Amino acid sequence: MHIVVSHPNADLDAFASVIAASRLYPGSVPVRSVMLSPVVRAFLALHKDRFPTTRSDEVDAESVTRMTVVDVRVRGRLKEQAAVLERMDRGEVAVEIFDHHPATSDDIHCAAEVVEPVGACVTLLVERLRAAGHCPDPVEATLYALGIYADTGSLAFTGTTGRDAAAVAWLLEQGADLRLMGRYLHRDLSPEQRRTMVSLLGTIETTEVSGIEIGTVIHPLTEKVNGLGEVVSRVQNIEGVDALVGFFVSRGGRIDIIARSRVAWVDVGDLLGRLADGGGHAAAAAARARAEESSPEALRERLLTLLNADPPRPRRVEDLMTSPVRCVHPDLPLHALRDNLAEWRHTGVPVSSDGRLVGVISRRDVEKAERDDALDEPVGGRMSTHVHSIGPEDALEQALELITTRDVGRLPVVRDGAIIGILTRTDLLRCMYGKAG
Ligand SMILES: [Mn+2]
Repeated sequence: MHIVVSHPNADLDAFASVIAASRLYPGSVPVRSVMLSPVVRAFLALHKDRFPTTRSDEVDAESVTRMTVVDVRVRGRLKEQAAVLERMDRGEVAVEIFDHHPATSDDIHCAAEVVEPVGACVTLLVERLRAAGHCPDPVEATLYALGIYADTGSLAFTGTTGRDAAAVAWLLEQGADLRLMGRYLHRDLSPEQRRTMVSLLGTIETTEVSGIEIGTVIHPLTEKVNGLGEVVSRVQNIEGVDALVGFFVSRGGRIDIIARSRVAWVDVGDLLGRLADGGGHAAAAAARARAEESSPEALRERLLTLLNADPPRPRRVEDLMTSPVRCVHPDLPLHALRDNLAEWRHTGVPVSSDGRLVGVISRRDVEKAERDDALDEPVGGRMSTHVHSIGPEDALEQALELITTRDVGRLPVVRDGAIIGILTRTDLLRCMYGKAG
């Protein structure tokens, strides 16, 4: 028997991937985890008959000869397939993997691995279905598109690739139903999720690590709550912290650690991988620990120690500014400035006197003076003295905000009144598109 499996608490991408892989291999048996995420349960409430699956605890491991694993490859997350994996280790089961997660030390390995950093795992399978000439009907196309939308935040998360978008485009052509997808993508929180959220909001602790706001919260679970990740995301948004790590202690003594980050310089996947048994993506990760081995308080302490030992550092103005900076004196005649700008290929320069910033002047100001036949005038008479400047230690975000809201092309960088560098719109653009240091 050939089975197709994924991780426990299957989310939309995992479930869609299982179904897609089972279509790719006619005759294979799609297997679902014992527990499903709330959104998959809601989807199946309506679609169960369209997508019949076998529960993982109903699979006879001895009869499995081949296993396709999708959206996961960490052995620790494949406990429901432990018996089949043992047979794989003995060479009795051929295994194949389709996954899009970063590597961990606990990964299973096999001869047939398709591991590519696309936004959703189901994208890898949709590409293969399409190449094989399989035409999904609208219901099936809707499921696959849901998987992609769920894992890529409707194609908006930073991990999204052109391949995910191309897969969505094809699925829409096959009749994927956006109205139905909206039903499952924007679901209200369950009553348990809401109760948990309210209690988290009252108990979150905020710590500042080198200018980054990190929220942590320890929460004893008095009831079963599905979809804790969504709760953590929403609490993070409401509290406005850069990253939030929740330690959820269940009555059985298990600690589920769930983390979300919305800034590029805090990689919670890496952080949780070093803290406990788990990992994930830079923006969303989960890990697990046992309360008898480590208390949630001790884990939180260790998390902050890890962060302080290797503090995440947002980019600062001084990382990107040009220094030293070419300045001109207010007494310089405008015709000389025109020649300087052409030679330096600058569109503007700060004006300084005795090292102090007194204004800025741009090529546009010079062009206007030229039209006024006033090129013999000094720079000082035509410069703008209302200058926005920024400090070298300020965050790049702040510079971006200034350049955006004030619509200025260059920001002189000033320390104690003295001009020490300049940051231009071009510098920021290059940095934002990842082409500079
Ligand atoms: Mn996934």
